[in-house]
Amino acid sequence: MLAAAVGAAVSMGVSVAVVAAPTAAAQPQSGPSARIIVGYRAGAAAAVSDTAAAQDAGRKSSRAQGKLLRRLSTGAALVEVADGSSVASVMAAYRSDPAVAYVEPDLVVQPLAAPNDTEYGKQWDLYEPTAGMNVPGAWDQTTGTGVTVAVIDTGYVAHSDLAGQVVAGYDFISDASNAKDGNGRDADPSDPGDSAGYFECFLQPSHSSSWHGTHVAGTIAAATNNGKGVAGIAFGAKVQPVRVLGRCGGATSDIADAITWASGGTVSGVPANRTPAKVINLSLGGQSSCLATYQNAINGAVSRGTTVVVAAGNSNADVSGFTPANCNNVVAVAASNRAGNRAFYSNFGAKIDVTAPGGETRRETDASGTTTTPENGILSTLNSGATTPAAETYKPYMGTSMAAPHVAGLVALMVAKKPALTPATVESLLKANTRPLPGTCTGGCGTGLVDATKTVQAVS
Ligand SMILES: [Ca+2]
Ligand SMILES: [Ca+2]
Ligand SMILES: [Ca+2]
Repeated sequence: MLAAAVGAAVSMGVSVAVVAAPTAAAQPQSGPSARIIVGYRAGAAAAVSDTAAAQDAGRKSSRAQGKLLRRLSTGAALVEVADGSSVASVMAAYRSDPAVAYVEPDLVVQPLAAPNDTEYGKQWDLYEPTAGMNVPGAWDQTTGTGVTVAVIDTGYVAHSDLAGQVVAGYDFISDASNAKDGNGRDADPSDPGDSAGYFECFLQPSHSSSWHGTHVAGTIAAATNNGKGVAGIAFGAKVQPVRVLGRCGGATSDIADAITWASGGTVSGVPANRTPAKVINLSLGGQSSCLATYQNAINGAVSRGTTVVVAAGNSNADVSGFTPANCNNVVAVAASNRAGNRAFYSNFGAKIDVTAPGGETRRETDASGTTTTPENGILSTLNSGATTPAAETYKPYMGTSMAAPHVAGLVALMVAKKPALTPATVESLLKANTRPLPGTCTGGCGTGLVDATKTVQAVS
């Protein structure tokens, strides 16, 4: 993990299976004939007499060919509408009959296949009933098509499970030494690695490259149903990598410009963003009150209709001391573990809006930092290079850095369903459609654990 340093914003990732229960997807029955279910009121002849119900079926079908197929266990009549009859008009005829309590189509429901991504079974954070965020039901409604999500982070390292999901971004790191790509700001947000040697960054120990932005991007929009790797929450959306974090973290001045540019605002010396983001993910922060530089940039983004999602921080402390999560006009996200408790590292407090899965790849008591419970982390796209890019891989991380992109992905689903949603409405819908944490949270976890299916349903 990158430690916090005064004056520097640092990433909040802590360096670091099951089969989905099918849910039913209702589809209207089609074919040459159609079936409807008719519930008669008690006392109606057709409620008990099959002959009466059969005669009724014949009368209400335009060609007098409607048939009673059988009675259901509920007593309702299963009726076949004659070939050529309008199902809608037959149903209307039943509905206007005072002897009929209800009439409804005999919908054909099918198991909604879980995505075929080979690692999907390990993504408890998406589907597990205990403390997952109930994502598959939202995919019936939208997958985020048409929305750009800016990931303001370490940039993007090539990964085949993300390659088709990425649009042009930008590298906002001004300091060439911190950037490790040989120059200051440029149009290429590729992540060359953010590793650093001992004491190279203030007084920090050495650390390997994190590929943090690529992990975050995979949670939001990894290619899904492509028979490999992980599934992304808003896999119809595009990720815009905006690079601000280098080997020693990132500067507020660069991050603020990145927020402005990502949301379609103007930054001197930088070409206009051709695909402005409706959602910004900031899995970064530092210990400070909210800086005016952040607040001004955030307010500008929100005024352009962009929702700003921020990780609460990993210090097991009140979020009020961590910026930009403590700024106004953001969605501040705490992290929960697989049991639905506040994760041991997650910040908390009155400024938390909602909680999302951040995972725990080890227990709090493991002072060594060794990964002991990889199955309880958040699995996503990564690279195996310790310094520079090497082979692509998938690894579990934990952190509020991992929780925030769960919410950013959900926001992408919401705004895909209704592009006119304002950031304020997005935030209130997120908060209103959470469920209580199944475990415990001391200190404040906002309104609870986000629920993707319920939240997207509430967008109308
Ligand atoms: Ca550069
Ligand atoms: Ca670059
Ligand atoms: Ca995949």
